[in-house]
Amino acid sequence: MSISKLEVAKNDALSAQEEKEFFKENGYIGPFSIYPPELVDSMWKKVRFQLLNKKNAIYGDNKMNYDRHLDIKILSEIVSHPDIVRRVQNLLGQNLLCWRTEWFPKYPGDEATAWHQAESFVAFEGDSKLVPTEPHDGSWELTVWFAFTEATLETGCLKVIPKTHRTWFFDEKRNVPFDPASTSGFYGYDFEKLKIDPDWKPDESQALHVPMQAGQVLMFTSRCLHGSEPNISKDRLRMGLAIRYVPTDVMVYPNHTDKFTHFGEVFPLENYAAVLVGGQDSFGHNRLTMPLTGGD
Ligand SMILES: O=C(O)CCC(=O)C(=O)O
Ligand SMILES: [Fe+2]
Repeated sequence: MSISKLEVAKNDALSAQEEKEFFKENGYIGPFSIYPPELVDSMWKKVRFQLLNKKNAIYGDNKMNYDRHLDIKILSEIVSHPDIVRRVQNLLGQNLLCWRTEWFPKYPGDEATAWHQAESFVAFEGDSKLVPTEPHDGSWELTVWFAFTEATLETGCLKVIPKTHRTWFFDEKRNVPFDPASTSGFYGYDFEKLKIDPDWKPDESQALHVPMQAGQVLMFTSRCLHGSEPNISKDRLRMGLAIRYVPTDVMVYPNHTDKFTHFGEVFPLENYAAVLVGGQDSFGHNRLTMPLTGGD
């Protein structure tokens, strides 16, 4: 497998305006370095133990570990890191919420994450988790995928197909039952079942594989076709934290007042709040909280 020749807009090579144009055109941008790899190694050593302690986790003993930025200080610092927030504000506007964090581990032998697209995060079950209330010229959600470990071609780094964010190849609003016994697709969910044209195949020749060092981020709209290859290494874990952002006009979980389900797990929402990481909220659609301070 070789890295496509397509240009990757990296680090500080571009002005804010150029970053905006690149993202609008391609549907992704990065990778950008946020922390030095050695620092992230020590952060990860701490976080992986903190993840085991679910005493203050808002979804209790839920195996998915979603939204642990709401109780783990290091994760809260990452989602509100000024170098991330500044870049996301440039793309989505000043008034910004972090509405979710999700883990994407890939252990040696783990399979590929199939190509997929999303925007409202119906995610196979139930209703849209996100509903914008204002018109937007372009993207109104994006993911900052933070590499907690190095992600290489061998360990299953992210891949995207640039410029695919303007066309829907998948119907993300289709409901498909969770099948824990399924060995294809995405941990019991099969993206094949969301294909608009069952015979469509992505143009792999346009795929851009994005190796990253620990502490780097790739930013993309989930509408841009994305996925990752299997981890074919013998002994290296690839660990990503997907940090999801929306502008404040977006209603988060508008139809899930008390809970949502995913991967067969229940996520009670009574302690949920979106984090206001930048600007202000004049809409009042969502329960909000601020980044954690003090302690660790
Ligand atoms: O980490 C991966 O393999 C996939 C990540 C992904 O699909 C996402 O962050 O939305
Ligand atoms: Fe995804």
